[in-house]
Amino acid sequence: SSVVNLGLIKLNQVGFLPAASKLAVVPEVAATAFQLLDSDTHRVVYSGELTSAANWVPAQERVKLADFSGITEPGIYQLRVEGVEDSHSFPIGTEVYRDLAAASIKAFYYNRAGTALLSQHAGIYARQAGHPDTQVYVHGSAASQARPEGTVISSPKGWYDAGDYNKYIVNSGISTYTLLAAYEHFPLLFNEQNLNIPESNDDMPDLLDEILWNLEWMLTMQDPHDGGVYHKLTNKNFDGTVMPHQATSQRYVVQKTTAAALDFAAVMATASRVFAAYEAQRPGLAAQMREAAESAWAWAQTNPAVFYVQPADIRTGEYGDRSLADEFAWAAAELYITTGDDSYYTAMNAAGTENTVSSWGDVRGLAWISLAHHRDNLTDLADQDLIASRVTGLANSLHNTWQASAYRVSMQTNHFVWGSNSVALNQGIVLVQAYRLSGERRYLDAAQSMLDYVLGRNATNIAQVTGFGTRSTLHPHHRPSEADGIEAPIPGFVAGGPNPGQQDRSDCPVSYPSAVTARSYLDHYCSYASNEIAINWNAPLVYLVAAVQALTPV
Ligand code: G3I
Ligand code: 9MR
Repeated sequence: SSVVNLGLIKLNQVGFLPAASKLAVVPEVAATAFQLLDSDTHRVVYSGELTSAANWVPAQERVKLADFSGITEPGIYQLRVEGVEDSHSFPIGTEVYRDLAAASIKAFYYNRAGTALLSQHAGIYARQAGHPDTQVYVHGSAASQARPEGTVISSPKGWYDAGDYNKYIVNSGISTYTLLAAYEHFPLLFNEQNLNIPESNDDMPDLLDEILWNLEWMLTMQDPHDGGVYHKLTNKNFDGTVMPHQATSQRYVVQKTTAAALDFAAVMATASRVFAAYEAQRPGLAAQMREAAESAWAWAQTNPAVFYVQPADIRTGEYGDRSLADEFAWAAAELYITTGDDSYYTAMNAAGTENTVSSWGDVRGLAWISLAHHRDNLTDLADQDLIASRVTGLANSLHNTWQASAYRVSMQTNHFVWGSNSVALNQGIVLVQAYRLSGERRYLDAAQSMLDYVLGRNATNIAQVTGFGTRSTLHPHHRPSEADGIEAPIPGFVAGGPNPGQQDRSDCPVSYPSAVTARSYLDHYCSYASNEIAINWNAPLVYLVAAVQALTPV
């Protein structure tokens, strides 16, 4: 008899809000129907038709879909299809994302540099302080007359970038912006949230306190003598697998680059308008940020093409990028929104700026997100039709892919790069913008699918956020999670995700379970190319979870 690979039912293991779209992927079986069971009593509460089988190209897998969106009654359920194992149990309820929403932000706290994590905040993940970064050398490549090579500067705080312990301005840019955007778009959610961080009892939302931890570091990365911004603060080599306090190599600020100046300018302009509401708590901060943004922008005008070139003695992450039209457009857009100065709108070159799904190296989409959000408060110069068409144009193309996809996701084969889960999440963010503009439900449903994807409706059948779901990422490439001697990884971190590039192959003692694009994921500490964590991957998780909570009708 022929062998049939029955596979497994895949769905968002964390669950669904009552009024959300609810889909599961079912392997190709003969059955044409599915049942929804109450997971305690195993009573059938709903039966529905499966779609006919179709192939999802990135997974080379033929699947059917079960749509049980009609079930809105809170409870714990399982999906049953004849010929396959019953699905994971999953909840439907109004609070299903409450813990995830908090943990995805708390992850940034766990990645704080320069401070001890106390057990009252960090529980079993308490640890000593590492990387004070109060005695950082100016690397030769960053030297200037005012700060010659070897000058010592202080550049404390900030978040570690990822599973490594270095701090990079370019990647901090999109990460910090995405968190600020979550706050700008959905403030009510965050005003109520208690993350149990050291600042929880002050009179600012915890999310903003957490963001400030990184903004304060970013401000120190600007050279006050000229407005230029160092590209990164780093060791010469990646640290071993040790806790932060055991990683004591000398730290350096390396190069000033145009990309760093522009990403810095964009974030400081954004932060300046958010923190303007907190003048009483932090007098002068908003003005300081705005001036920092403007001087970084001015530096970039006189230094428009200074690209990062990794010095021979530095071997850590590069975040190198040689096409900066998108960084110019993003910084100009944020400065325009914050200052109301038309010359920034002109500098943005809106008509020549497309919309794309954002990543650390392509930030033009962030400009469109901000312009769309602030559309009612822009000067007359802004082209309102263009803003709307840029947002819906990109969202429509993602929606079309989603609609035609056997998994009902907008991920295509070429999206599976290093950090592919962040591609999925950033696609979700684009779809959310179209929903916010149009109110058309199809965009929200597609955005929900991108969250579902990361939380289990993917070809690995692994919920890719540590600590969430019945079968989730266990061994992220995250030095503290590996070196702390605690079995469970620090919760709330999204893994990079499937990446057929497998650039870590020679550093891994085991091979990936599959070379197939959407299954090229290895849940092992060695796998920095598919299983690292990073601030620019967690930030869109924070955003999308918040968006789904704030926007799904009750
Ligand atoms: O842009 C090309 C694209 O045109 C091409 O089709 C595709 C095919 O492989 O590759 C794309 O380039 C990739 C690039 O990321 C952009 O996605 C490179 O192959 C890939 O190697 C590169 O990976 C970056 C990785 O560092 C290695 O440099 C990741 O984006 C980036 O997130 C990651 O960042 C690291 C930091 O350097 C250090 N800290 C940890 C962090 C996360 O792993
Ligand atoms: O641990 C490093 C990780 O944070 C980076 O994303 C990755 C790519 O730059 O590099 C990792 O470090 C590896 C290095 O590149 C090669 N030797 C093994 C290191 C991992 O233990």
